[in-house]
Amino acid sequence: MVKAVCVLSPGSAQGITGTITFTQEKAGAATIVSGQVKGLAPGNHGFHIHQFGDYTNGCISAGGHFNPCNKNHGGPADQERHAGDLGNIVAGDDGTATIDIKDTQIPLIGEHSIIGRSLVVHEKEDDLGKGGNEESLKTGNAGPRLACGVIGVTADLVSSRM
Ligand SMILES: [Cu+2]
Ligand SMILES: [Zn+2]
Repeated sequence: MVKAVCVLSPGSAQGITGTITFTQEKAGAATIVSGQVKGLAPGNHGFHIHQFGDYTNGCISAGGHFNPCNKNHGGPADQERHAGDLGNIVAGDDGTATIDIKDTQIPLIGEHSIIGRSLVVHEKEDDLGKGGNEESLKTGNAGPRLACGVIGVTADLVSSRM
């Protein structure tokens, strides 16, 4: 079992908080993403792994979507997608989104590991590459980066390697 965690920090908006955990049973298994994001406007918000764990200039320095296989942007169920494309999270009327995602393209182990990269929550809905314009195939038109955080190792990961 390998485990990582991300604590969100404010980006283009204040007051958004969240702690997201990532677990992977073994190499080749799906990664389970779970947690909550609070303080959101009700509705859909793009949710992606971005390339860098760099916040020198805030969430912008996280770069584009994590895309080790050089594909176009898409939705989590699509063949054509960035590895980091986790689709949308849905905030209820109370502004809280509960996350429970299982995905095979965001391993914690191996060459395409997402550890040290970042998680970004966007202001708008991700159109999953179906927006019919050029930007849709890059970012899903998900708009500003409300909050972001680095995906870091936890004690569980360290002990699994010792
Ligand atoms: Cu994003
Ligand atoms: Zn993407």
